[in-house]
Amino acid sequence: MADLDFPLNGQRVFVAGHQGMVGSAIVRALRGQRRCEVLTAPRRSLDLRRPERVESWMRRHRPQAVFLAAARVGGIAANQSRPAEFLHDNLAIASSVVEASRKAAVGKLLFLGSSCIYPRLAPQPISEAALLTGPLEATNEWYAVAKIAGVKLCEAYRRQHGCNFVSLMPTNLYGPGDNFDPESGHVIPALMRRMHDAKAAERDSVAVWGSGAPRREFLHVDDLADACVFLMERYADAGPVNVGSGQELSIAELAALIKDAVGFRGNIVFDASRPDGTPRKRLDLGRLDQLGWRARRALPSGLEETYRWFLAAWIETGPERSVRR
Ligand code: GFB
Repeated sequence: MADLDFPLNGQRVFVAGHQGMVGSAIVRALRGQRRCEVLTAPRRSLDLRRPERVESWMRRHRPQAVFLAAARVGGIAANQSRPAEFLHDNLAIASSVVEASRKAAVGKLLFLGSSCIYPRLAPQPISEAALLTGPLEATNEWYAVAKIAGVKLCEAYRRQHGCNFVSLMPTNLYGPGDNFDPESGHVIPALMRRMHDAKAAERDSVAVWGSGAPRREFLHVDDLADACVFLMERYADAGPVNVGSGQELSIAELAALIKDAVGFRGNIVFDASRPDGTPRKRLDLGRLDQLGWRARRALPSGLEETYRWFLAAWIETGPERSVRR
């Protein structure tokens, strides 16, 4: 296991994006595993895209460590329909928070990227060395460019200013706190929501987008949060670190698992009019293995846990709609 570089006990730790799926999981992990002061700032009181606001907030609260988990996120359809928002907002957030952290002499910053930063047809499993070696996947290149900029910001600030800023690239995530909108969500929450609504309405089929052939690797967000704490404390190098579970399957196989978790008895049909996106995205976890971390949760039980969270957190108001409490 890698040596301790920045122990979090006793530190003031800012979780930027604490209300999102990843940020709320990091807050849970810190409060459950560490004795540190967790600092958060609701979006309505701190717009992370505004550099002057972020710098002023950091002068007041003086964080010693920063988890940069704030981002404009969405599934394949949201990325395709709102490219300017995904590119602008994620660039602005990364630039503002990294520069403000430098000015505030933050001791350690961890930037959350995404596996979509890698080329569409990168050799699988995808190594960190594949970054910028080929064309990106068109459906999410806007988000990917902003996340690549974040990785490069951390490297540039380490090189020029000696900032201890690191970045990690998670594979596709799922779990509590996700966005269960059937159009803008990622595949797991979107299908879970549609199968839940179809079960309630006794509909006999649910459409899965694309061919069902693409393959994805999935990691439970609480495993990711555990990896974030581990890497914040023990990783201090320039390049990004891939974080995944090694659990890869086709979208068709995933849909069958979600069907079981929800208890939907109808048929799964494939809607070829919707995009497949990248044919395959599985991460090489060699660097993470060397550092000494592995994921714990299995996908089937993780899906069941996520469905229970969905039922508790979203009030069902009828077959077609459910609203978040
Ligand atoms: O989850 P998803 O949008 O993420 O799509 P990506 C994964 C696969 O699931 C694609 C298929 O092949 C989709 O065609 N899919 C099937 C569905 N049914 C559905 C559905 O109802 N909703 C959705 N969303 N997909 C994301 C990027 O790409 O990867 C994000 O858009 C982020 O920005 C994330 O980088 C890690 O893996 O295609």
